[in-house]
Amino acid sequence: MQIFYSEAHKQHNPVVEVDHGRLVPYADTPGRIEAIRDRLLHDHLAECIEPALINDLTFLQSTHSPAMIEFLSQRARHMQPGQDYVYPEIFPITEEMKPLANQPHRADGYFAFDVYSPIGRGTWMAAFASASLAVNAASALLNGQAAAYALCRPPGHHAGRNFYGGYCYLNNAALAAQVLKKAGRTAILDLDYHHGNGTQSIFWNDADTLVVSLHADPAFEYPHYCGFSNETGGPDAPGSNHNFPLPAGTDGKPYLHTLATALDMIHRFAPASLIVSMGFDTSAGDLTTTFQLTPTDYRRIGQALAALQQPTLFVQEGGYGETEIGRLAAALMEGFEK
Ligand code: OKP
Ligand code: ZN
Repeated sequence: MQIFYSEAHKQHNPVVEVDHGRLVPYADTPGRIEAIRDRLLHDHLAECIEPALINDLTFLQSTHSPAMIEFLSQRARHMQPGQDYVYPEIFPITEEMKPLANQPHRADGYFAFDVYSPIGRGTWMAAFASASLAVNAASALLNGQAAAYALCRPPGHHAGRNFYGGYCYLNNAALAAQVLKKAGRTAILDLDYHHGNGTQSIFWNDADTLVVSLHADPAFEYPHYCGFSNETGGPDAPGSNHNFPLPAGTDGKPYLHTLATALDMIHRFAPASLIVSMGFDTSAGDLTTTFQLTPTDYRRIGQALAALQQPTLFVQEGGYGETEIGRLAAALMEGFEK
């Protein structure tokens, strides 16, 4: 497997996030990506590609609004001395407030839908590099690679055209999909524990992109406001979105059973390529979540994905157990490659 990696992600390293009013360590740590890379290289499951960063921002406009790109890329220039990360604190949720979000410090709550994606001096470089990896890996597929794995950090599936949150800034999988569209219809399978509200929103009314997601039921889990099973696509794309909300504590058996249904839908859609938004936060060892998947389950997921026989792009999303994430990625790759 070719893995696409950039060390630029290390420049994004917030210290804290809030959890029920308390400060806790920030879950999206640089060690996550380093652990995956180290393990896959050590186990001879990967060849590491460090592509040159795309030297032009315009590709981002396939997926994000110029206003949000401008804000994300410029916000850190307006930070106060001594300030390391800025967090939104006030959200201009009424129409009369929105026009007033015309200065960087007022705009912190304008595009953010939650408080989990702070901006520091290295955040834009990391987010841009992360997006570049997904796009470079997608290009490798267009050029005939059977599969690739973009080691994206920060993740992307909570970022929409004009909003971001949930540790995400730019939607890496969506940007990759815009590249892969050149080869034909694309399917995105989101296996992160959390519903990918950004990805769903971006492709909501796009009949050429099938979005299928297995995730913790938003009735009890983040992002709470979307990811329900009655969300099936916009007026021009009915049936192009499928959500499989699963109960707290879901383990391998029901998960793999639901995955088979999801893969059958993708098979019937007959895409030209498949993007897997991959989160390892469905693991039993991930202390931030409730699902109970084991390394064996990830091996079976890999096998089931390979059986689709599609050009496949893995895009890294969540997964917060730094000590186990490498082993889980290795299990997935082992299953996929044999
Ligand atoms: C990002 B990805 C509230 C915790 C909220 C935010 C979760 C973001 C998940 N106490 N945490 O989908 O893995
Ligand atoms: Zn997640």
